[in-house]
Amino acid sequence: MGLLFWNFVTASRRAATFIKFPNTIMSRRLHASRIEGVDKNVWVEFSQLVNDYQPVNLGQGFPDFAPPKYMEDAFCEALRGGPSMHQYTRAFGHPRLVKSLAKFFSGIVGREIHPMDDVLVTVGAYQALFCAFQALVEEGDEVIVVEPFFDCYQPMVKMAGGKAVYVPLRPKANGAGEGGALSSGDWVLSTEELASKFTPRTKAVVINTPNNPLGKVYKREELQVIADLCIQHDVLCFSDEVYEWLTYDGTQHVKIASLPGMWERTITVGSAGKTFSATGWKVGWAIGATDLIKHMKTVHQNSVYHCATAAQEAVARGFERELDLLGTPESYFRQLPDEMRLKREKLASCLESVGLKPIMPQGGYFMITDVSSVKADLDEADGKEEAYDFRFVKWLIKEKGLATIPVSAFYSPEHGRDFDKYIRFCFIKEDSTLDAAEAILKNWSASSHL
Ligand code: IK2
Repeated sequence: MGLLFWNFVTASRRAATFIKFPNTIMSRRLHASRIEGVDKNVWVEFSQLVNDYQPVNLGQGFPDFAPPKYMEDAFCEALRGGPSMHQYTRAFGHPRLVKSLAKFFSGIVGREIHPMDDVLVTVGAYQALFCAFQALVEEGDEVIVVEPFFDCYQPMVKMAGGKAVYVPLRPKANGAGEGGALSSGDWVLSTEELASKFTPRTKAVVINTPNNPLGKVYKREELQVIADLCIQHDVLCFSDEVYEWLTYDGTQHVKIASLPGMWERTITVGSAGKTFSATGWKVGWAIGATDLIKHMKTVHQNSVYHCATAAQEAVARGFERELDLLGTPESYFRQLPDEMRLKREKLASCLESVGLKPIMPQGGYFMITDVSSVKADLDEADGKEEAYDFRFVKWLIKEKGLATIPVSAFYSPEHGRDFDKYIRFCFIKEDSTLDAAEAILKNWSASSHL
């Protein structure tokens, strides 16, 4: 009897709910306006396609091999390091990690970095960037973003209430390098164009060196131009340097924070995921002056609060080891770029062998190429209103079994159409993966459709 009564009550409640709210749980709009227009995400979209079609994956930027053995061991040892390794650690960064980051980067920036005040450990570089925009960009502020840019800067500026103002890197007219190949170093900022973007509302400039997707590594003189403008207009600089150890052909990575007058106004963002080939660990950091970092800590403590302890311990051990080995052949920061240089060359010659003209990256682990000459029957592809490169990459995944990333994803809507004939290949992959991609391209080329 009791059960019958209860069933009756539940059924009546369900019916009442249905009558009151036939289509929706609430009658008011659910989302906050700050997230309007930022719901599309290239990584979410293309990772889903990769899951669905299982292509050879030269798309998203992560290695398909393990991190160095000493890092795997460091993580395992951290996990077995006792109860404290499984509990909360210091909110703004595990003490051993902030100390090792401060020690390591003090030598590079050329000043003493305070571990507790000048370093914030975050959930990957993503969260460091998010904290920077949220903490330091005010409603109505303008943020100058150099194009092409890592795609999250634009939604992050918007969610902070700011307005992104874009300035593109452009290929130099006489940019043909040796053998006709273009180099990412041939893509430059116009000083006049950059200077024209500064207004009294400008709060920050965002740069990324080595750049994703282009692979450009800014020269000291190029950084000096940016630094001079930041100082002249009293503007901050967010410098995303997640690929700082990956430079080729003797190209030097320079930290803009190390230029005179820039430490006080620069947030430098780094990533253990990129540094130690362990993107899934999601350990990142922001380094900057105490007065800037303290505001980022406010965002961090009220959102994420704290990052995984054992992963931070392992990254700390990694930096301690690298500090001891810096500049020696045993250093991973030397071994990884040596290995990637060979993969860069392998991919470049594969693309050239099928008639494509890759832009040689000076740094990072991506390579872009113009595909406007490639014959692709995109009529079958979905969504003709989409940018050409998005349609091309979807077609490539579905019809040829090869995943890459459309380059217009790294541009503002205003400028994306000017660059939508480029696609990006990721080369931090096993040689067997690169060979599989080569086989696809060569087969296609042999059937004379490429
Ligand atoms: N900044 C840049 C420039 C990045 O490239 C990334 C990670 N990108 O990987 C995706 C891709 O381009 O294929 C980040 C920040 C974020 O780094 P993390 O993974 O440490 O959050």
